[in-house]
Amino acid sequence: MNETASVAVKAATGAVAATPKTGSVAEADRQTHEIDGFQLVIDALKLNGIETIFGVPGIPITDLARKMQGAGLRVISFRHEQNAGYAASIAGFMTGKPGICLTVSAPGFLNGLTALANATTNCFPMILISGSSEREIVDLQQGDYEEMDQLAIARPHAKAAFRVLHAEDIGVGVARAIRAAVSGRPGGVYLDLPAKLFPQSIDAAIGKNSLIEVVDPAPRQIPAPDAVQRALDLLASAKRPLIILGKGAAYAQADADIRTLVEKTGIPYLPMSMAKGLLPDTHEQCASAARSYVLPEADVVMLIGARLNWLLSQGKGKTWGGKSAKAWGGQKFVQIDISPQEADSNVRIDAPVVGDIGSCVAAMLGALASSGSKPPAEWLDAIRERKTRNVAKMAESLAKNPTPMNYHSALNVVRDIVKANPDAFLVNEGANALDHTRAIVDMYKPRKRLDVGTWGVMGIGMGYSIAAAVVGGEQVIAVEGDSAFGFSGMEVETICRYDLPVCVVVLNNNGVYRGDEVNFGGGDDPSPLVFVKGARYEKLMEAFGGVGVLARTPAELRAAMDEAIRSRKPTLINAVIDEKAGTESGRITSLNPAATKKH
Ligand code: OXT
Ligand code: ADP
Ligand code: MG
Repeated sequence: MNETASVAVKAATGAVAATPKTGSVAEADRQTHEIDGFQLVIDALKLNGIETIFGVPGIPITDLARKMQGAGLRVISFRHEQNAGYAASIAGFMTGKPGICLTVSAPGFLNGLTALANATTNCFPMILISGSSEREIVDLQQGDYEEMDQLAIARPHAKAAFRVLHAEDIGVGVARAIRAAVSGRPGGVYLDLPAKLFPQSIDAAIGKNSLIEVVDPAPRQIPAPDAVQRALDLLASAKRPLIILGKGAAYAQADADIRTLVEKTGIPYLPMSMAKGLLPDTHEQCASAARSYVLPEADVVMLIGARLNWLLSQGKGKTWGGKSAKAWGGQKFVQIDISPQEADSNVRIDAPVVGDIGSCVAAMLGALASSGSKPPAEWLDAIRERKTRNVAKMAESLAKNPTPMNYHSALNVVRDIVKANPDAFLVNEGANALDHTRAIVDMYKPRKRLDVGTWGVMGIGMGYSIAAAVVGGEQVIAVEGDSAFGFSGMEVETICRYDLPVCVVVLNNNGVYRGDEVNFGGGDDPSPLVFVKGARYEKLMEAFGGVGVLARTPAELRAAMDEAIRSRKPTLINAVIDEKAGTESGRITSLNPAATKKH
């Protein structure tokens, strides 16, 4: 920006009185004593420990992205903002620090907004920072470049939304965004930075002083002792207790205490999808393989960081042993959650424990009688019996070797590879590709399984994989339905550009759920559910210098995955699956209003 423009900005904002000096020496002097909006944004983020920015450059944030990189922030530039947003959100989940997504105005902002809404829904801390157009023009709807009232549009989809108009407010804006994202129930925050903010210059000392290093951004929330005691009393009265661990428990990073609580009480537990691995899935108290037995049979259920939403049939109905679709099954519930409003959202919560999971679990451990009794043996034996039966059934399916491969024979390979590489992240999306992977592939460590979450959203695959590789620094294995992969597939270029150790396995059954659907009307167009048959997804990775492999047998898949992990090269394995192997919507067929075709 030239000096005239800079003075005009200062005059417009009233930020600083015009400097009387003239000439090049005076100008240089002025510049060393002033700081602009670009720098203040960067300094504010760095001051708060932000290290990585996920985004897509363009007007008006191109220079911001350049300068961020110049200032030592890691800027990961994507092909589409939605994927950058998903990356930011999962980085937030993995680290407990808000993940940052940077976008341009209107269309870029809207592309990022889906990810912001998804972050809020999943309770992931994320900040979407978007450049925006000139307020005066937007507010009078005079047709600015990419005009949109972004703040108003973001608000309903975010936990909080802020706009900064003056350079001296950047520190406050960033601090508020960080606090809002990570304190209490985490969520997505929108931060609107109009184009005019970036070149605003203010006195450097004033600017530096205006920055805020957020102290204790996610303060512990200690549960009330009587609430803890009420929960322990209820658990002690149970004949068939069950613990359900949700992704809130994984997020809380209280892994050791959670494990101690589970083991000390001896209560069987069910991990929700993204809580798999919080304790190893092979743990003897894990009841995953007896899910449909333990839910209706349990008499007291303790939810730790899990909501009674659709994934748990709202805590009622036949899943829980209720006599009809909406009937209460008779269970009593303990719910540990940071949000006081969560309790009673679906069924009565008899013992809510409000606080952060780390503090709540520690308080429970502190109050547990040291010689606490274990659940009755009949309960544990009955679960063990179901588990043994289901595991044997699963082993039988896994042992088969059909041609073409089915989900089981392909995922049997992934299961072995994950077992041998427990530090690897497993990203997973699709329908059958999701549900079978969840059941077949055991997880061994916390926060390693990253999937479609609360919304069952397709498109998280490559964004999550990139974030896991960049922030987590470990090998990533992404198991993708062919439809699911298509939502973010272009990001394989990003994976190659940054040379990330991501091995994408596309379970390719030629379509959404199945590849053998036909046009109901008998016309020439293909069914809305199918894709080009025999598509060569692996060539997409080859196009950008990565490794592409076509795998038609478990042996080929195993060799390709082993090599991907050994070499850490970007790899895409096109694993050909029987196009008749899937079912409509995977395990959630019943949610289809009119499932017209049963397989
Ligand atoms: O107890 P029982 O006997 O019931 O058995 C259970 C366990 O006990 C047992 N089990 C085990 N046995 C032995 N050993 C072990 N270790 C073991 N572990 C478990 O296995 C069974 C099942 O266990 P599970 O999974 O725990 O239990 P269950 O009953 O399934 O749990 C219920 C749920 C609800 C918790 C669970 O099903 C769940 O988490 N579901 C999530 C479902 C989900 O989110 N699906 C994604 C959305 S589907 C649909 O919406 C799709 N779309 C539309 C679309 C979306 N989503 N987004 C956007 C932006 N646009 C459009 C699309 C387009 S999916 C989709 C693409 C699909 O095509 P793809 O090509 O990508 O994928 P394919 O289907 O592969 O073709
Ligand atoms: P899942 O899908 O795995 O069942 P949900 O996303 O439904 O998990 O639930 C996560 C819950 O965890 C939310 O209700 C959220 O308020 C809660 N939560 C998130 N972080 C914490 C934390 N640090 N302490 C306590 N509760 C938390
Ligand atoms: Mg498919």
